[in-house]
Amino acid sequence: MKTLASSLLLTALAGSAVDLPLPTPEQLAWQKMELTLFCHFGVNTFTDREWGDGKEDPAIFNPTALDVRQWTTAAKEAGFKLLILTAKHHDGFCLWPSAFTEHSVKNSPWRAGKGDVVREFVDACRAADLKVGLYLSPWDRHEAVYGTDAYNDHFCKQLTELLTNYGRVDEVWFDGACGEGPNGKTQVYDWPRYYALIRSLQPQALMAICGPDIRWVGNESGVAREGESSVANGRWYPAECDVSIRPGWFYHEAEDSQVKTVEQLLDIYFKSVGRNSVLLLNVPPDRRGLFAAADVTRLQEFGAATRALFADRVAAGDKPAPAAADCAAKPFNLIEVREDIAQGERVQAYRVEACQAGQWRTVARGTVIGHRNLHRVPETTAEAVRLVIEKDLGEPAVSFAVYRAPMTGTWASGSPTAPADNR
Ligand code: FUL
Repeated sequence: MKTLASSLLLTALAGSAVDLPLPTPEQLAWQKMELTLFCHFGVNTFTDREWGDGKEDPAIFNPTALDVRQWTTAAKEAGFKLLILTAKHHDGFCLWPSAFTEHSVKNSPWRAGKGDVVREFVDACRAADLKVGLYLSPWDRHEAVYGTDAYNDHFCKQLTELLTNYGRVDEVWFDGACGEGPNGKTQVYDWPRYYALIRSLQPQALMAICGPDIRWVGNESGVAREGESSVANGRWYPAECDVSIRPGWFYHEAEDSQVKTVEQLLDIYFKSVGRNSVLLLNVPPDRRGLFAAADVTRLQEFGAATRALFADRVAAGDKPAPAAADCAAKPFNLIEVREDIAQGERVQAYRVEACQAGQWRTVARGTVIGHRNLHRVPETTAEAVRLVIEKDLGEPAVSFAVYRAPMTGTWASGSPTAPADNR
């Protein structure tokens, strides 16, 4: 707990906090969204594959009832704020009628070759007040010039189409795959050129994964580390946790019975959003062009369950110890700590204490708080709770709350239900 002397020292140190890495306004807004949704859709949906080889007949792309409003309604009701569509996956098939390839929706029977999934996607997102993200695979197993300098021109032309014809885009998602193209060559991607183009066309768009603004958490299980920091290599580089609601990224009927349970999704939520990271949950549309019934149900359950976690607040405070918050005469089992990250990640170590029969004891501890950390704890009844900052890089703006959350089952304690890796 801070004494007066250490408070004075911290006030002095707070001057140095101005040198801490800070989020850009776009990174800050992105972290506050917490929940984002991925939609893997394309020729793989119709070939039942995860990676297409670029030799698909565009005629196979023919969703029978595509309605992106069904996706956005399900996403929004579950609390998701941004959707990312695979405009082009590794097979090179474009979900928009690109002028630079024949491998696209323009050569499919869907909407008589006049369709544009990207257009329908951005329109539906905007109508639902959801932000828009686009995945464009640099690896292209169809494009003949892949593996030569001309491919970098080609890729920039496709990026330009996507970033000039569809209004505001908030996230551009690049994975790192760099395999062989149709002629057996691999490509040297001109990342600096791609980045400069994106910055010039859509300065607010965040570039994720193989990009400078959003960091891949390092696994595809949706799990961040305890104490996950948004500062990496001395700069603001927050973590995104991607994971699929199903074993695969694309829809496969055979996986209809393997949609993650709400318990698994909640465990992922605690290990991503609850560890200062953004969750990117993949829900793949099916061959109709709709989210499958099981996935819609699961999203509804997930939305209801996450709302219920925070419905019964037992105590809250916005000053670190010695200030404390009085508890309502109820036990709690969930602790939430927050920091105003607009001022950087100042907290480096903290603990939460509960006062029971006049004695303070530690019920949770951590290192970085960041935007938000959640701790699942055994049911605890206390007279008061307080947040003790043990180490900081400047006076932090923090808040905390404890809840009585409806948590049952093994996942409630945060241990054994780590979802299997999707690889
Ligand atoms: C990976 C890709 O190879 C997968 O197919 C999927 O798109 C995943 C999100 O990124 O790198």
